[in-house]
Amino acid sequence: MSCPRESIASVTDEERFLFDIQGFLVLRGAIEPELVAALDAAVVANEAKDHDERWAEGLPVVHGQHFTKDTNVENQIRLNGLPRLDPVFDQLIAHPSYLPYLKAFMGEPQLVNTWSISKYAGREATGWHHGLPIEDYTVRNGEIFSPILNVITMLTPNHPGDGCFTVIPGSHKKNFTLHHERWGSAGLDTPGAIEITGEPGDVFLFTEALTHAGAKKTTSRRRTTLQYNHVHQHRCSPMWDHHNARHYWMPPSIRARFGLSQRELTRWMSYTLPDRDVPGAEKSND
Ligand SMILES: O=C(O)CCC(=O)C(=O)O
Repeated sequence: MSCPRESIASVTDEERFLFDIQGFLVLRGAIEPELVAALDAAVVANEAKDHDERWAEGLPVVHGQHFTKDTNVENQIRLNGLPRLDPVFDQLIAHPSYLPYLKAFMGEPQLVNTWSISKYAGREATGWHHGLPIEDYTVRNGEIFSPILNVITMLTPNHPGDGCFTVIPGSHKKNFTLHHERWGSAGLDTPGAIEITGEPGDVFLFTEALTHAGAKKTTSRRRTTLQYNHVHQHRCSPMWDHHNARHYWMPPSIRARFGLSQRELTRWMSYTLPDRDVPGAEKSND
């Protein structure tokens, strides 16, 4: 499949300026229409299926809260771990239209979770949040460094009322906290908020330090986006300490010996478990 932005070998000074000042960029027509259609068909097919939430083939058996097909939120379906659902989703990994931006704004990216979000009529606005502390977004010697960078591919129109992403441009450099009780889910009524509109095939990439949310859906049609999230490889330590990575994880039988602060310091190990001792999940007996 051809790639309309293949010719872009490097990120321009203007794009660098815009990403830094806004905290995001939109790459118009980044993904070829045939691929967008194939991705969208795979989302629709997988949303219609029941999924075996007990992962097979050597992967863990999960009884957690976040399923492959997540319907916890009213009028929304989220699918997690996309390449497990259909190989077509592989084609977006390191897609040439946005890979140069990942490298320019992160250095050495690693893909972490991949997921789709489809919103249906009646989906309410979501609360403002950001996944990276603002101090972690830096620019040194002319190099942007965002250790978490999320790449959103629009598969359907994202027009006003479709439940688009909303952002507060520049908030990745904010110095004051938003008054959450007042503005938490106020969407576009929040001071400074804008929505990211676009067409199928447009890509919206943002630093996770940027305050973002989802707007209220007022149209009746389905709105679907894919999210491919990336972390810097230094935040993904099994990458650089690969020879020791297998020693990192301790089973619950060992962590049972730990005190509270020791358990807290090793909390990520709970998230690797089939039965997790995190709030709302079943407790492991191991
Ligand atoms: O698609 C949306 O409405 C926003 C999703 C979002 O805020 C997120 O995934 O962090």
